[in-house]
Amino acid sequence: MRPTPPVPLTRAPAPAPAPATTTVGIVGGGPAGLLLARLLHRSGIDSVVLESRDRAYVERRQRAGILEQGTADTLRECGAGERMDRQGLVHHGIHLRYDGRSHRVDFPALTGRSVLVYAQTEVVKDLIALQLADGGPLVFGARALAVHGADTARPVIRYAHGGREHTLTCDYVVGCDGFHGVTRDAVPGRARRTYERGYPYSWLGVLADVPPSCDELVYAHSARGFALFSMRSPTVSRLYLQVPNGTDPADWPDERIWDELDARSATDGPWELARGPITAKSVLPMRSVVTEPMRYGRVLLAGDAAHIVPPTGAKGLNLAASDVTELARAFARLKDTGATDLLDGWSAGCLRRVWRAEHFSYFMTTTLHTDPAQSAFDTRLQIAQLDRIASAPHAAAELAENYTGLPLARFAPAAVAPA
Ligand code: RFL
Ligand code: PHB
Repeated sequence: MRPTPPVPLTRAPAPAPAPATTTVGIVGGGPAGLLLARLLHRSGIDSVVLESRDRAYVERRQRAGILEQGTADTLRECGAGERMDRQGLVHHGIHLRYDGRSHRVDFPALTGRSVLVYAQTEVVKDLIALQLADGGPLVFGARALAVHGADTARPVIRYAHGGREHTLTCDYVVGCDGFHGVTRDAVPGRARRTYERGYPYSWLGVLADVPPSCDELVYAHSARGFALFSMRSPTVSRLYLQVPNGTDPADWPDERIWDELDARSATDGPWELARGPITAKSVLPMRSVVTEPMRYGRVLLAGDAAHIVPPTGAKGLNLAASDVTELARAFARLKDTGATDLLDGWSAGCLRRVWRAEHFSYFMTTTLHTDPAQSAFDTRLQIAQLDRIASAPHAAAELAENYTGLPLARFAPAAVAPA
């Protein structure tokens, strides 16, 4: 009989939930972090994703709904397109409603492109399932505390998991930890600059178990404030109302929400707003923020960790996807050829695209919302701008191009270099 092993006097430390080293350490398992991990895996580059929340929370977080064609293509390329192509709704236009009128912006006619309505919750579920089945480690409940050594050859992520601290030593760290993440702090204050703008209103967002009242999205300008009629599926509506900053959703019982949506979408044409049970309500503030540069040494910031847009232009998730698509290409080139040129140009290339999206989101937001301080003159200017889009195809094309997504190639250095 074997002797019984001695009982240890002190409890052995819990094993680390992930390897202690990796090539690319990814902080944050939102869409940016998950998509980056998939793209790196496809190129044979190992990574570890550390996500502070649990899987159920990440999969349920209600956010974006519109995917540009380029974002959908990237998801397909990395194997996450099957359910998206079955369940996503292809949209060929949006409606602008203002001054009692409605105008449809026809995307394919103006740009040759369309968008896909497929919720961020579903994108995240698809990417998590793939990563767990066939990828590198994705650790839930792992909260990054700090990133050290950005300007060294081996940056380290210090993180908490299971009540203990661990470290992950990396060749590169990518902060995909959103607006409230910690990776940005790895860049010394003197090496970064933040540009920001607030807005004097928020959105009250609701989910309702009722078929959408229109088969495309309706963006409504109204003296009472902006309203957006979106959807999650043929049976679930996603609706937004402009509300004052600091609004408590509890002050908005369901009937008040439906009445206000009705009042803000009034039109001379045919329109009936279908009402149904509201299943979720939340308030989200609006802001525009850009941190420059997006790289410092071996730490890179992608998605909401580097920039935030107000949601009116539906750009946030798409920008995050473009950031990591280009970053994965740069890492693949480094691995295959040893060349760092793409990595070295990554931040500047991203920022050109980011500022275009910042401008578009600002334009959509300020054209469609009613600032509590705005004058009757300001309102007439908004209507004149909307009329211009409704009557001049090149004005509509400018909106449609930005909404459906400008091709990444448009932001290659050669495309913007002075002649
Ligand atoms: P996320 O989604 O915020 O993910 C960051 C992840 O990092 C984790 N994290 C940490 N993990 C480890 N350690 C730490 N210390 C951590 N700190 C944070 C978080 O738990 C989280 O899982 O950022 P990411 O990946 O950059 O993705 C960005 C998008 O989520 C965001 O831009 C969009 O949702 C914005 N957005 C929209 N974008 C679009 O392209 N189209 C849309 O139609 C659209 N609609 C929206 C939106 C955002 C909205 N809200 C709620 C702000 C509609 C809404 C209502
Ligand atoms: C959404 O469906 O959540 C959505 C759609 C379009 C936007 C913003 C949010 O501009």
